[in-house]
Amino acid sequence: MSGDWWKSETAYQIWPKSFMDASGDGIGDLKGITSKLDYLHDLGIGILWISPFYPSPLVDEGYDISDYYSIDPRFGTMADFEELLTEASKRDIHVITDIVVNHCSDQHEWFRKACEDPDGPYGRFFYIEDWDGEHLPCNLRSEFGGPVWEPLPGHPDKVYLHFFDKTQPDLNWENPDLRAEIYKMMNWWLDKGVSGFRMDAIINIKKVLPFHDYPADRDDGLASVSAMLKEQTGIDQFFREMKEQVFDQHDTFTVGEIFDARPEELAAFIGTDNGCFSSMFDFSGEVFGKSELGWYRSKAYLSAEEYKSCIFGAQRSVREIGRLSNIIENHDEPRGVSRYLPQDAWGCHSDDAKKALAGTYMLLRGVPFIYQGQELGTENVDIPSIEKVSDVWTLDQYRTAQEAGLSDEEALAAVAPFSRDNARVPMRWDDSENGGFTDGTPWTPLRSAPAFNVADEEENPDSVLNFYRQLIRLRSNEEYWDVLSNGEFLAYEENQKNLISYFRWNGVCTLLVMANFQAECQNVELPDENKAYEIIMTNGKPLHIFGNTVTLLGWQFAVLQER
Ligand code: TEU
Repeated sequence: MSGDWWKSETAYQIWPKSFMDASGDGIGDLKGITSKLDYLHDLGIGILWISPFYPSPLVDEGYDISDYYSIDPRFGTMADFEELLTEASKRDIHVITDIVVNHCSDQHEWFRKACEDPDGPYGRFFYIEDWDGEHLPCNLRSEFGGPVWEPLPGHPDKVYLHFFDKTQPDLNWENPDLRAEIYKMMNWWLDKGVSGFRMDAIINIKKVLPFHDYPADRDDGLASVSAMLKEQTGIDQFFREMKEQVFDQHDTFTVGEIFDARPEELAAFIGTDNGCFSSMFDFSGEVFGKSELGWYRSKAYLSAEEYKSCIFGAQRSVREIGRLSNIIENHDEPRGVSRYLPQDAWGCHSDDAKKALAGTYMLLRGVPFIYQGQELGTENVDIPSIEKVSDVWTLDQYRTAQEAGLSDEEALAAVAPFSRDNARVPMRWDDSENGGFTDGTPWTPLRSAPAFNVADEEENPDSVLNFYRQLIRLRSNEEYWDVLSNGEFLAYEENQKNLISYFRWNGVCTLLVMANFQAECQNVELPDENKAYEIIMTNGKPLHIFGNTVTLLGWQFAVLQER
């Protein structure tokens, strides 16, 4: 039972620690989010994804959950969350929460009980294997570095599996009792009033058993988890069961964090009729140019042609199947304007360029997600030294770069463009020292440029923020919502360099979206000389059309309607 309500909505992601602090302790909180619902409503947001706020030791900033049914006191209380739900609903905002069920925290009582009695019922909630002190059950590498196996506390003859940090033991989805616990918990949140979920690292829940070694992809003799995912089969059975047990009982919107999906699996994941999830994120640009060797060997930013091939390829891959959730950034990624605008091009950080990128991805078929601060045009931050970094992933990638022979300085420069710190600094609500984020001392320095703040951009009609508002209004406009949410995607003049252009078409209305991803002008021939093209919106400067030719100025973006 999944209605259509979400198809024309625009979603917004909040990483609660850095969004808004109402209590004055320097850490963002739920009351802070509630205090900004009017801002989100004015922006036009219909779906709010809040990253984890459950009790957690915060080793992985909340993605290590120690109790699935409560709120971490740092973020507030259950009453605060209920108030947030009520206030959001008054503003027609649906709240979705983050379900992190590939693993939990080692502080969760399930894991504590598993350590007490590895052969007991909770031992079977995890992957615990015998260990001779020498040979691990397999040579997979954890996402945050080192082997995926760690000695089980109190049991030197046993190891447990963790795909992420060693404080994040993987849950054993082969165990029906574990699955029943998870479905119960998901239904509990839905009954409370959340409208769905973002499913964290969900592709990882199915392991290839029995565990075995894979060809090593680095000198450490280990192999990336993606080697296992390539062999994985049977995850669709878990997804079908989850759909029956949870999603079919409620009218939800769900989005899977799914990397490494194979084309033949997409229907089971997001198929319009029988897929488990409403959508999955398009990570094609995120993974582009990433090296198995680590961030230090990965491409920091994409050319316009590379970006175009990613998003167009992704659109085509789901065309007859279902929908994507489109993003340019999130709490794990660098800022979109620092990755998807060609950083060697003149003017790539101009407002025009940022707006062109925003318009290009927001009008693709699917549900657009905006990550906090993205709507201000916020860029990657300066990371002055590795001592200032607390993110487990960045620290591991820094070590990896050093081990490959890079100097400290080179290693920092190599990991900075990918560091999760870029997106995790506090939001700037005004131009004051602490950005209006807190009355206390922020848990981490703001670091982003003060120019990107809500108060100033609200006042400036030409700001990036006001352009995002315009785009969201266009998506919900009576005349265009159907073509923009349901219409087909069709590439236009795909081979024209640094032009990203496509149609959205629903049989009634045809829109032509075009963006010039370079500082120089370029001409584009209109598709049909017998038709008139009405300008629906641009990113600022007037658009020049002479006869059948549009002259796009540098970084110009436009939407035309075929009449
Ligand atoms: O991220 C998962 C994640 O990044 C990997 O699953 C993915 O395989 C890899 O990036 C591919 O390049 C989620 C959360 O978003 C992140 O913040 C957490 O740290 C992580 O899960 C662990 O819960």
